[in-house]
Amino acid sequence: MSKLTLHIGNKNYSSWSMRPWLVLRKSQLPFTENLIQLDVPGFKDKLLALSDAGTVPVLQIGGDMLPDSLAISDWLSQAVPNLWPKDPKDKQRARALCKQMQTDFGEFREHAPMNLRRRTRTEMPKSCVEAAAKLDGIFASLLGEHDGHFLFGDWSIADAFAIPYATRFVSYNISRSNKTDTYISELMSDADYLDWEADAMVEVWKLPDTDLVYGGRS
Ligand SMILES: N[C@@H](CCC(=O)N[C@@H](CS)C(=O)NCC(=O)O)C(=O)O
Repeated sequence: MSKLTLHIGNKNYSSWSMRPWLVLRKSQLPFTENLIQLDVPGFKDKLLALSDAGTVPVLQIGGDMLPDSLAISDWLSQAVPNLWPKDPKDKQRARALCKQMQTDFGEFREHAPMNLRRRTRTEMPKSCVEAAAKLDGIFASLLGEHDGHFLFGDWSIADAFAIPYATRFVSYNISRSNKTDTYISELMSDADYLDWEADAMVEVWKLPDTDLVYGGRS
């Protein structure tokens, strides 16, 4: 197989980057990572030099560049078995949920940006709490439907897409059902997630605008 390099953003903040990084880890394919510091002078040119999307993550496969966290995950699922649920119906549902987690829940994402170092108890806006409650309902319903610790039973790409939301529930102290809370603990004690988090904790770069949302410490 061609050499794989995953181009990513800051580990503390880049939810989009964390997802395919975790999928790559679960795939057990060897890869190297190239971290590009976001929101500093010249960063956009570096992203545009990788792909027309002008965003990270980008998976470099030999000389080819593949942007977008879901496209990268799809590519990996073709290279390695069992990254999507085995049941064909569940596979479709898992993929649809990943798409939804990419595009929906905007109020949750906007008001509670991923910030792994962050812990705040400040009250969040109603629209954010409502969007989070909708996602909590989806998680709890899927967890109730399947045996196992994950959304579709065994670990799948859907769980990699859920992790940035899991960390937001914790960072911003947003209430959730017992089922979702247990699931969040499962995701956030995963060895691969903990490796990513450990790197995020020691990153020295800061995005002051993100750190100051709702005045919590970070
Ligand atoms: N749909 C894309 C979104 C990627 C994205 O927005 N990435 C952010 C990093 S967290 C980015 O590169 N932002 C830089 C910019 O938009 O200038 C994906 O799933 O990969």
